[in-house]
Amino acid sequence: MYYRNMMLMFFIAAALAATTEASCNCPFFWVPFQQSCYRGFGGQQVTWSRARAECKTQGAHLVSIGSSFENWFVYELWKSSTGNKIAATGITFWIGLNDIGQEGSYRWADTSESVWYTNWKANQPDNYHNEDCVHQAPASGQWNDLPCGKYAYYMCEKPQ
Ligand SMILES: [Ca+2]
Ligand SMILES: [Ca+2]
Repeated sequence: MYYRNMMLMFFIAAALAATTEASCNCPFFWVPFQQSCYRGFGGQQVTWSRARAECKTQGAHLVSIGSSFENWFVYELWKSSTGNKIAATGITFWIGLNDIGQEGSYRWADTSESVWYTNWKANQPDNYHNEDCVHQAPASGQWNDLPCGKYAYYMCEKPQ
Protein backbone atom coordinates (compact mmCIF):
# COMPACT_ATOMS: atom_id res chain seq x y z
CA MET A 1 0.00 0.00 0.00
CA TYR A 2 2.79 2.36 1.00
CA TYR A 3 4.64 1.55 -2.17
CA ARG A 4 1.54 2.18 -4.30
CA ASN A 5 0.96 5.55 -2.66
CA MET A 6 4.57 6.50 -3.25
CA MET A 7 4.27 5.54 -6.89
CA LEU A 8 1.06 7.55 -7.18
CA MET A 9 2.72 10.61 -5.65
CA PHE A 10 5.65 10.16 -7.97
CA PHE A 11 3.40 10.12 -11.00
CA ILE A 12 1.46 13.17 -9.80
CA ALA A 13 4.71 15.05 -9.22
CA ALA A 14 6.00 14.01 -12.62
CA ALA A 15 2.77 15.10 -14.27
CA LEU A 16 2.90 18.49 -12.53
CA ALA A 17 6.50 18.96 -13.58
CA ALA A 18 5.64 18.06 -17.16
CA THR A 19 2.72 20.48 -17.10
CA THR A 20 4.95 23.26 -15.79
CA GLU A 21 7.58 22.52 -18.37
CA ALA A 22 5.07 22.34 -21.20
CA SER A 23 3.55 25.68 -20.27
CA CYS A 24 5.03 28.80 -21.76
CA ASN A 25 6.96 31.81 -20.75
CA CYS A 26 3.78 33.79 -20.20
CA PRO A 27 3.34 35.56 -16.86
CA PHE A 28 0.58 34.60 -14.47
CA PHE A 29 -2.91 35.32 -15.90
CA TRP A 30 -1.54 35.67 -19.45
CA VAL A 31 -2.69 33.10 -21.97
CA PRO A 32 -0.30 31.57 -24.51
CA PHE A 33 -1.18 31.35 -28.18
CA GLN A 34 1.36 30.74 -30.92
CA GLN A 35 4.33 33.02 -30.15
CA SER A 36 2.57 35.49 -27.85
CA CYS A 37 0.91 35.92 -24.48
CA TYR A 38 -2.53 37.55 -24.29
CA ARG A 39 -4.59 39.06 -21.53
CA GLY A 40 -8.03 40.60 -21.81
CA PHE A 41 -8.79 43.48 -19.47
CA GLY A 42 -12.53 43.55 -18.88
CA GLY A 43 -12.73 45.41 -15.59
CA GLN A 44 -13.04 48.97 -16.85
CA GLN A 45 -13.79 50.57 -20.18
CA VAL A 46 -11.24 53.17 -21.24
CA THR A 47 -10.31 55.28 -24.27
CA TRP A 48 -8.07 53.75 -26.92
CA SER A 49 -5.08 55.87 -25.81
CA ARG A 50 -5.54 54.84 -22.21
CA ALA A 51 -5.81 51.20 -23.24
CA ARG A 52 -2.61 51.53 -25.23
CA ALA A 53 -0.84 53.08 -22.22
CA GLU A 54 -2.15 50.37 -19.90
CA CYS A 55 -0.73 47.68 -22.17
CA LYS A 56 2.61 49.47 -22.19
CA THR A 57 2.75 49.40 -18.39
CA GLN A 58 2.37 45.63 -18.71
CA GLY A 59 5.34 45.47 -21.09
CA ALA A 60 2.88 44.72 -23.86
CA HIS A 61 1.02 46.36 -26.73
CA LEU A 62 -2.62 46.50 -27.74
CA VAL A 63 -3.36 43.22 -29.44
CA SER A 64 -2.40 42.92 -33.12
CA ILE A 65 -4.20 40.29 -35.18
CA GLY A 66 -2.52 38.67 -38.15
CA SER A 67 -4.79 35.77 -39.10
CA SER A 68 -8.34 34.47 -38.87
CA PHE A 69 -7.07 31.85 -36.41
CA GLU A 70 -5.66 34.55 -34.15
CA ASN A 71 -8.83 36.62 -34.56
CA TRP A 72 -10.90 33.65 -33.43
CA PHE A 73 -8.62 33.03 -30.44
CA VAL A 74 -8.77 36.69 -29.40
CA TYR A 75 -12.55 36.76 -29.73
CA GLU A 76 -12.98 33.67 -27.57
CA LEU A 77 -10.55 35.00 -24.97
CA TRP A 78 -12.42 38.31 -24.85
CA LYS A 79 -15.67 36.57 -24.22
CA SER A 80 -14.21 34.59 -21.34
CA SER A 81 -12.50 37.71 -19.96
CA THR A 82 -15.62 39.83 -19.71
CA GLY A 83 -18.47 37.39 -19.23
CA ASN A 84 -21.82 38.87 -20.15
CA LYS A 85 -20.60 42.48 -20.23
CA ILE A 86 -20.15 42.20 -23.98
CA ALA A 87 -23.84 41.71 -24.55
CA ALA A 88 -24.73 44.43 -22.04
CA THR A 89 -22.57 47.17 -23.52
CA GLY A 90 -22.44 46.28 -27.17
CA ILE A 91 -18.76 47.18 -27.23
CA THR A 92 -16.01 44.65 -26.89
CA PHE A 93 -12.31 45.38 -26.93
CA TRP A 94 -9.94 47.85 -28.43
CA ILE A 95 -7.36 46.28 -30.67
CA GLY A 96 -4.16 47.98 -31.76
CA LEU A 97 -5.31 48.86 -35.26
CA ASN A 98 -5.64 52.59 -35.97
CA ASP A 99 -5.33 55.22 -38.66
CA ILE A 100 -4.47 58.09 -36.33
CA GLY A 101 -1.31 58.96 -38.27
CA GLN A 102 -2.94 59.21 -41.66
CA GLU A 103 -6.59 58.76 -42.53
CA GLY A 104 -7.21 55.43 -44.22
CA SER A 105 -3.67 54.16 -43.59
CA TYR A 106 -4.09 51.53 -40.91
CA ARG A 107 -1.26 50.38 -38.65
CA TRP A 108 -0.85 48.24 -35.55
CA ALA A 109 0.22 50.29 -32.52
CA ASP A 110 3.58 49.64 -30.91
CA THR A 111 4.58 46.71 -33.07
CA SER A 112 6.33 46.43 -36.41
CA GLU A 113 3.74 43.96 -37.74
CA SER A 114 2.33 44.98 -41.08
CA VAL A 115 -1.40 44.96 -41.79
CA TRP A 116 -2.06 42.16 -44.23
CA TYR A 117 -5.03 40.50 -42.53
CA THR A 118 -8.24 42.42 -41.79
CA ASN A 119 -11.71 41.35 -40.74
CA TRP A 120 -13.91 44.40 -41.22
CA LYS A 121 -17.67 44.36 -40.73
CA ALA A 122 -19.69 45.14 -43.82
CA ASN A 123 -19.36 48.82 -44.80
CA GLN A 124 -16.54 49.37 -42.31
CA PRO A 125 -14.27 51.19 -41.75
CA ASP A 126 -16.49 54.20 -42.50
CA ASN A 127 -14.62 56.90 -40.51
CA TYR A 128 -18.04 58.11 -39.37
CA HIS A 129 -17.47 61.51 -37.66
CA ASN A 130 -13.72 60.77 -37.70
CA GLU A 131 -13.16 57.27 -36.37
CA ASP A 132 -9.50 56.29 -36.11
CA CYS A 133 -9.44 53.42 -33.62
CA VAL A 134 -10.63 49.86 -34.08
CA HIS A 135 -12.52 47.47 -31.87
CA GLN A 136 -13.69 43.93 -32.38
CA ALA A 137 -17.46 44.00 -32.57
CA PRO A 138 -19.57 41.78 -30.31
CA ALA A 139 -21.45 38.80 -31.69
CA SER A 140 -19.30 38.49 -34.80
CA GLY A 141 -15.65 39.10 -33.97
CA GLN A 142 -15.51 41.44 -36.95
CA TRP A 143 -13.91 44.86 -36.79
CA ASN A 144 -15.28 48.38 -36.79
CA ASP A 145 -13.65 51.78 -36.48
CA LEU A 146 -14.80 54.02 -33.64
CA PRO A 147 -13.87 57.46 -32.27
CA CYS A 148 -10.71 56.94 -30.18
CA GLY A 149 -12.34 58.73 -27.25
CA LYS A 150 -14.99 56.05 -26.85
CA TYR A 151 -14.77 53.68 -23.92
CA ALA A 152 -14.15 50.00 -24.39
CA TYR A 153 -12.35 47.11 -22.76
CA TYR A 154 -9.03 46.09 -24.22
CA MET A 155 -6.64 43.24 -24.82
CA CYS A 156 -2.87 43.31 -24.57
CA GLU A 157 -0.34 41.06 -26.26
CA LYS A 158 3.37 40.48 -25.74
CA PRO A 159 5.91 38.03 -27.09
CA GLN A 160 6.52 34.83 -25.15
CA1 LIG B 1 -10.26 56.88 -39.71
CA1 LIG C 1 -17.18 52.73 -38.01
